[in-house]
Amino acid sequence: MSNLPMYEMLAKAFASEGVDTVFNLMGDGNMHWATAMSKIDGVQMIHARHEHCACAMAMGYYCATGNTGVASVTCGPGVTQISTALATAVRANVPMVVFAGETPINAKFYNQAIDQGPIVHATGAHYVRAHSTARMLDHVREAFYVARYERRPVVLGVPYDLQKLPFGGGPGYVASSAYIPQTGRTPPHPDSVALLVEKLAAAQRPIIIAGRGAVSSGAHAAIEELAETSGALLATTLPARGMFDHNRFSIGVAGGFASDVARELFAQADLVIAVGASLTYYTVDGGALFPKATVAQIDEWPLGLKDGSRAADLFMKADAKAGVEAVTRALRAQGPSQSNVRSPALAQRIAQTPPDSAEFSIAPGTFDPRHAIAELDRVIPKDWEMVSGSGHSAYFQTHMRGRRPEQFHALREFGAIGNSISIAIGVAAAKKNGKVVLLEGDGSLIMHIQELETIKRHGLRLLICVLNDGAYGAELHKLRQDGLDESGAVFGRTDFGSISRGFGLRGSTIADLDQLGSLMKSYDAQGTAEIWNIPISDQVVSPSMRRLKAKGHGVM
Ligand SMILES: Cc1ncc(C[n+]2csc(CCOP(=O)(O)OP(=O)(O)O)c2C)c(N)n1
Ligand SMILES: [Mg+2]
Repeated sequence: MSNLPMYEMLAKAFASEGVDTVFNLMGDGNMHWATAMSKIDGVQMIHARHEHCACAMAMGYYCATGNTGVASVTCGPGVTQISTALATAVRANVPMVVFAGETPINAKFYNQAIDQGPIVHATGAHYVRAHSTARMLDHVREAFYVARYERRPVVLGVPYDLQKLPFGGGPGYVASSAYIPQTGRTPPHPDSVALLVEKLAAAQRPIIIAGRGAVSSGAHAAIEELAETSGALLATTLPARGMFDHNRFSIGVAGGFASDVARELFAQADLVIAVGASLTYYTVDGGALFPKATVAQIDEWPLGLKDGSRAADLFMKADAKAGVEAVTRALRAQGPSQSNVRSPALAQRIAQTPPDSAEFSIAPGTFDPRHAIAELDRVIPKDWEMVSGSGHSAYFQTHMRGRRPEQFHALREFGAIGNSISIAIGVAAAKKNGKVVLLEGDGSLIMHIQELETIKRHGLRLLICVLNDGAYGAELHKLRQDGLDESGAVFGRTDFGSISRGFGLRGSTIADLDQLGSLMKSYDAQGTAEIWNIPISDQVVSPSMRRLKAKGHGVM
C-alpha cells in the first residue's frame, strides 16, 4: 500500500472522510486524483462544464445532505474560475473542500502558474498549501477539519508532480471527525434566563425570529411552545423560511421580504427575540423593521455588532433549543405574561391577507408573477426540495408556503446570480428521486445554461421553472426608478423550452397557468429533467424594490 502513488492515497483519504460524491472538472492538476476517486466503490463523480458550477453543485449537495460538499478543479485557471462560488460559500457558511491541483513545484516554467493562496484568501476561504509529502494526509485532514468545524470552504492545493510520487508509507489515515470537539448543547447562564424572562413577561407585543441555528438545533417545537406560553408571534429569517408555516400565529419571513401584515406587526413589536439568527442587515431591513422593540438574541455565538449595526440589546449564550426551553420553564414558573397580541381576528388576517396586494397592469401573454407563484405553490408537492434563485423574482418565491426549511435552499448571502442551476444539480445528485424544483430568473439561468448538458449526460431529474420577464428584472426596475435608459437590462424572453429540448431534455412555454397541474403529472410519469418557461410581467414591482426607491439605491 505504501508504494501507491500519492494521488491514490489522497483519494483514499477523501473516501475515509465519508466522501461519496465529487463534482469535478478535469485538468492536469486534478485528473489523476479524480480518476482514482472515480474508481472507489460507492463514489459518484459528476463532471460539470464550468468550475464555478462544480463548486456550486457541491454547495447544493451540502444543502441537501448536511455533509461537506466536495468539488475538484485543476490548477491555475481552474482556481481563478471559482472565486464567486467560494465567496458565496463563505457568506453562507457552507462546509466544502475543493481538491485543486497546483502547478508542478519542481518545474522551471509552467504557463498556468499563479499564486493560488491569495486568490482563495481574498474570498474568505481557507487555503491548505499541501507541499509536504511526509505530511500529505495531515493536509487532507486539516482541509476537512476546517471545513466541518468552521463551516467554510477550503481549497486543498497539491502540486501535481508531488501527487505522482510514491506515498512512501506512514500511519493510517484518521478522519477529521475524530478531532472535532463534541461538547453537547450549551446551556444558558441562569442570569440571562432571568433577564429575558423579566422582559418577556412584561412585553405586550413580542415576536420570536428563528434562524438557521434554531433549525440545526432542532428547536422548532421548543420555540412554538415558548411562543404559546409567552403569547409571542412567530417569524423566521429567510434561510429558516417555512419553519412555522403550520402555526396560525406565524407571520412568515422577517426583513425586506416580509409581508405587509408582518411589517405592520413588527413595527408595533416591543420585544423581538432572535433565536439562532445572526440578525443580518437583511433580516432587520437595515434597522427599519422593528424600530420600537428591545432586541434579545439567543445564540451559541451572540454578536454585538452585525453588518455595521448593534445586533441586540441583551444576549443569551446558549444552544437554541436549550436556551428556549430554559426560558419557557422559568416563564411558566413566574405566571402569566402581559402579551395581548394574539387573537382569533389576527390569525384570520394572517391567513387571508396576501403578502402584497398592490395592483399592476399585466400585458397579454404574460402572467402576474404572484399568480404564477401561487399556482406553482399549489401544484408542486410539499415534500419536494426547492432551490430558490436570485434576482427580483426571488421576492415572490419566498412567499410559497408549507415546505420545511431543511428543504428550502437559497444561497443569496453574497448576492451573486448564476448559482442556482448548479445548486439544484447538487441537490438532485444527492436525492436521486426527481423531487427537486428550481425556481429561477431568466438572466441568472442563462448565465450557466451549459449545465443542462451535465443534467442530460448524468441522467439527473429535476424541474426548472423560469420566471421569465425577459430582463435582468432587478436592474430593470432600479433603472426605471432612477429614470435611466433600461435597454441594457432588457433581452427579450429567451425560449428556454426550445433550449431545453436542444439539450435532449423536456421543455415547454406556459401559455395558461391551468396547464401546470397536468404538466406536473406528465413530469412525474417520466424520467427526464424539464423546464417550464413561464412568461411573467415586467411591470409587477416587488414591495422590497418599491421601498428601495424611497431609500435611495445602494445606500445602506
Ligand atoms: C454575478 C452577478 N452579476 C451581476 C449581478 C447583478 N444582478 C443582480 S440581479 C440581476 C438580474 C437577474 O436577472 P434574472 O435572473 O432574470 O432575475 P429577475 O431579476 O429578472 O427576476 C443582475 C444582473 C449579480 N448580482 N451577480
Ligand atoms: Mg429576469
